[in-house]
Amino acid sequence: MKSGIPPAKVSETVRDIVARTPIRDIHTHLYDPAFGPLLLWGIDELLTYHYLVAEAFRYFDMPYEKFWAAPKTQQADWIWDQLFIQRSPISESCRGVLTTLNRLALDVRKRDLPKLRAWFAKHTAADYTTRCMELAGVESICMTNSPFDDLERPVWKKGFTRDDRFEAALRIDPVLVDWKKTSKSLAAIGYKTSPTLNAKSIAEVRRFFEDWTKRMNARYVMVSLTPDFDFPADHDCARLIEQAVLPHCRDHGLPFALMLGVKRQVNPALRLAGDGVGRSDLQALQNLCAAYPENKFLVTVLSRENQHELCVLARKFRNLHVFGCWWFTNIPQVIDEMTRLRLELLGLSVTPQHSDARVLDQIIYKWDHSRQIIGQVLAEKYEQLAASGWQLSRSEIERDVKSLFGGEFNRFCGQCS
Ligand code: FIX
Ligand code: ZN
Repeated sequence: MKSGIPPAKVSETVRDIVARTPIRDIHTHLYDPAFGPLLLWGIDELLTYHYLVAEAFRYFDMPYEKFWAAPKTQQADWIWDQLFIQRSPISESCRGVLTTLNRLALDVRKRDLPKLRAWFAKHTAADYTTRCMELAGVESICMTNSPFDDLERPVWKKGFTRDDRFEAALRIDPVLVDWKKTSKSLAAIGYKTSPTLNAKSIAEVRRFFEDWTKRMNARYVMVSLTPDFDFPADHDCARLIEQAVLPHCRDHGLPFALMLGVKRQVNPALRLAGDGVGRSDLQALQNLCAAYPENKFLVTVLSRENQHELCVLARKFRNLHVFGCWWFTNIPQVIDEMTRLRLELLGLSVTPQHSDARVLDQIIYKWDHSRQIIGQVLAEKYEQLAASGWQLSRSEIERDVKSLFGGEFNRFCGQCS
């Protein structure tokens, strides 16, 4: 190799590369602009993000129902007042709103919410999407697409011209989480399913997966499951995974993405903000990876306590790809810890982050904050390599960072772009 990066320049070079490398955001709740109002963006959506709703209810003394009955602008006003005016916005989700506004060159010093609203009102979803993606350095966004969503399903059925920056992922939670109920919904839309999981029902679920995978051109099939998920097991969820999901994924060469550890509706009065976390028994995942080497599993876990064990599992099973710092783990302290754990145990064979953005503008802060931490951790790693006498080149570091920001995910999925 000609000339390496001088030791004094390593940190700066690595951070610069991390700041510039485009990202494939592999899990979000954002939509192709063709979905119209399903794509959320703007100041009121930022302020009413369910992360902030949960935080604001720490201070609100109004009844839950009063909050939910109010128009969105009123909800946003209340949250702004409690979290940004009555006290300083130091939580990660609050800081995120400020980072976003700041990167959009909006003046947050005046704390003038009506003025901020007026600025957002001048934009359209299409131009604003490009602006946010450019500011975030995100080149592609994977959506979460549910055929069970009554607003989303008709858009797919009618058809639309796809924005090629947006990829689809087939979300199947209702099938696995509540088969008895979902069998009726499927029957209502033409699949011959019954609450008792017989061979006919399995065949029909597979037909349903097939139809929707093709319609969406889905890149993977996804579910999030509670901490008590077990496999193999004598229940509908395990049987459906074994007999429908895994064969479907094998036939189409698609990964099965599992997000493990969410306790749904710990406080239902908080609605979307009411979910909690619990430690998963990763024996179930070990059993899946071991029994189905022909299947690929994309996995993130919600509990901090599961993170080390997940990395060790990924060392044992090459059909397991670890991704993202999900939800309650998406705070600087834990991102830092998880990124170190993963790089130290798995090298570059991980996707350290996804945004999980529900509001388009959030990709700006989520990626800004994550890039800072990933950049810092990587800078230390490369400095350690340099200190051991290893010569570093800019192009090799660029190659590595590209892997972390989507390349390794592509390789794992067997996708070329
Ligand atoms: O299951 C999921 O995909 C979760 O990310 C969501 O359900 C959750 O509400 C969320 O937005 C977390 O960031
Ligand atoms: Zn999500």
